[in-house]
Amino acid sequence: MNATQMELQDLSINTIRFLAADAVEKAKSGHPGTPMGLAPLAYVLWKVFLKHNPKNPKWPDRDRFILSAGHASMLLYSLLYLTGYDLTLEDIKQFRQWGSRTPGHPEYGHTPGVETTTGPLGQGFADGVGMAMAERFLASYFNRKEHAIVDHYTYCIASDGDMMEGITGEAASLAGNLELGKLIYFYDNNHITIEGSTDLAFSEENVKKRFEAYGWQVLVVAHGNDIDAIEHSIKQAQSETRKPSLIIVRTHIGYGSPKQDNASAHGAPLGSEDLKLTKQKLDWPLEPSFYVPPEVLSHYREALKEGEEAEKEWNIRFEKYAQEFPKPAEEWHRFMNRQLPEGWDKGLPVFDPKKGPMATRIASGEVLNAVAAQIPNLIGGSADLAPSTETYLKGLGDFLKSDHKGRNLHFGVREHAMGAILNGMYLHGGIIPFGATFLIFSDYMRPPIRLAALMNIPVIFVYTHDSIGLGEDGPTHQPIEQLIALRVIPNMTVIRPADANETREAWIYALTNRKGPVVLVLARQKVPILNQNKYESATNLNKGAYILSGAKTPPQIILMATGSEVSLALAAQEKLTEKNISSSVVSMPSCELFDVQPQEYKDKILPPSVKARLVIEAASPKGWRDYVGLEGDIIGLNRFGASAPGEVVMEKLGFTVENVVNRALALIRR
Ligand SMILES: Cc1ncc(C[n+]2csc(CCOP(=O)(O)OP(=O)(O)O)c2C)c(N)n1
Ligand SMILES: [Mg+2]
Repeated sequence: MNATQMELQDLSINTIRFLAADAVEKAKSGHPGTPMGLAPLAYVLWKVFLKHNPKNPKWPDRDRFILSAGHASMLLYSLLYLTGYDLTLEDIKQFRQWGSRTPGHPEYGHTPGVETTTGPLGQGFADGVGMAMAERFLASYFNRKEHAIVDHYTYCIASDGDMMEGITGEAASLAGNLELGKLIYFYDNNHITIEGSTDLAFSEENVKKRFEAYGWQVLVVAHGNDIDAIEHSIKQAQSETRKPSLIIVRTHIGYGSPKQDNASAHGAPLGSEDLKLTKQKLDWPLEPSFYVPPEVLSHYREALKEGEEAEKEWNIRFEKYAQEFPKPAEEWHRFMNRQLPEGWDKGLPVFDPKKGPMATRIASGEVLNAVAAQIPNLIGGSADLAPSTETYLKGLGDFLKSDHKGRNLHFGVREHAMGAILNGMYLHGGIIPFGATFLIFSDYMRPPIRLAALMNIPVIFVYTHDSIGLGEDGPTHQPIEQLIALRVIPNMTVIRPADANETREAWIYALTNRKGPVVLVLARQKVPILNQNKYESATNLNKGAYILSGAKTPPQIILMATGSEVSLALAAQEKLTEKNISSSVVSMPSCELFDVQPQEYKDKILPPSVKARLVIEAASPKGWRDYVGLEGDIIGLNRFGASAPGEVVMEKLGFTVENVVNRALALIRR
């Protein structure tokens, strides 16, 4: 490398440093130090290795890049702007402002080139594992000899905070087990977190051993500014095809500034004086701010031509593939557009009440297996509870290190990573992912559920054992507050079907929905299959609530229920009818779906004139006031459950026909 090249390299690296520092300075908030330390690594990765086309951020075979340390967002925005994505210097100047495309933390769907929303530490790390799993699945599915149409890396930069979060351990352990060799991660080892030195709570030297124990190749770069060492390590990581690689890079937060190696460089502007000193020290012009040397811009913008060529070359390869394998090529487009194949729903079961009662989780398993046979990119699994959640796809193989073609994912007992991995799989493209566990353990995966909702991506979460009705396992396993806790997450649809046929409809909704996550809440215990000749059809589920049974004219009382409590409401209705009291039973599998119905429909289901309204749901009553008003009543649970047979717990805690009838009568008399 000659002197001019060296100089250009230094200028290119410092451009990132000062774009970050200037943007944070202007916004008066943000994180300058980390981009400053990481600039050389980012430069090498993006300049030399990253396969991407800034003009088409959705090119399916691009390398994925995740900034798990989302607080360092200015690093990513600088790279996106410099390499020619649809992001301008003006956008950079609007960092962290209302309506700008450069929000505080990277947000998927908001800024072109941002692969996933990061900020909650550990999430990006695990998302990447999901992306790498998706890549391997699709490669096994589509690639043919001499025709590797799926073949890319997943890169991620993780910080000390990422390394401390538990989800990282979960995801890393699974990645090692699955031998995701195309995963190349960087650990930004700068010894600093918000409270100060990492020594306070973390023993650095063990990260290497820890990841080796997970089955990773671990490489160490002693100096974060050592371009050659970084380049060499990435090459070494690429040549290890079996193990994922972690490259530990010793960097210096706030590099070049008076705040270098100090926690004060983490989350606040350098301040005008220190910024000036830093520019002087690194030989950078003080004015103008946001300075990008023209030769630096054209150097980075070579990515445009390179990217276009790379994609063009891939397109030619894909064309050849399509000629030789027209059917899979067609399927490829369908996968990438998240379309369901023709006839995907032809095997859907219709459940006959004559079969006797059936747990909705069992019905779900039947529906899932029927559709999985038709939808080859529907893949998923459970956090070690497949036999209980009924989510095993029979005869469709296991996703294992030796076979990345299997459609059953075994997450191990790792709910938190499961959630993020599902997100990553969806974000990669080409996959319709689902994941299952007990409803109680949705608590263990709330952060990725929330992020799925924030990103508005249609991941399917399946939760069984949905109430005290699960019985003997007792209060540690009996959800109370989980339902409302999920319902309050924006952009998400929670569905708690009443019986087997509603469960089928819930799956239809989940599979055809393209916006936001869907949560299916299913019972462990048996519930009657509702007679479709006697009651209103389960196909009404997509309206969120419907009158299952009862009065055409406004009734004296409305009984509203969800899931396993719907059949209880129906039994109570019979008793009320015997007493000449007219009632309607409203099955309300999804509040979110009901809320968006036209007012006219809502008034038909819940006539405003009927004030006597009773909700029955074996969970926290919170939220139901919205539907019953101050004059209604709610049979719910303001306490934890108990260990006993399910029917006994239900009975002791008030979920009996008698109690429903009594509370209904009390309401009418009021
Ligand atoms: C789950 C989660 N907890 C807490 C935070 C708040 N937070 C942001 S950065 C950070 C730690 C900073 O240390 P490190 O990850 O090493 O980043 P660096 O300061 O080196 O850039 C914390 C605690 C967060 N973003 N996510
Ligand atoms: Mg750090």
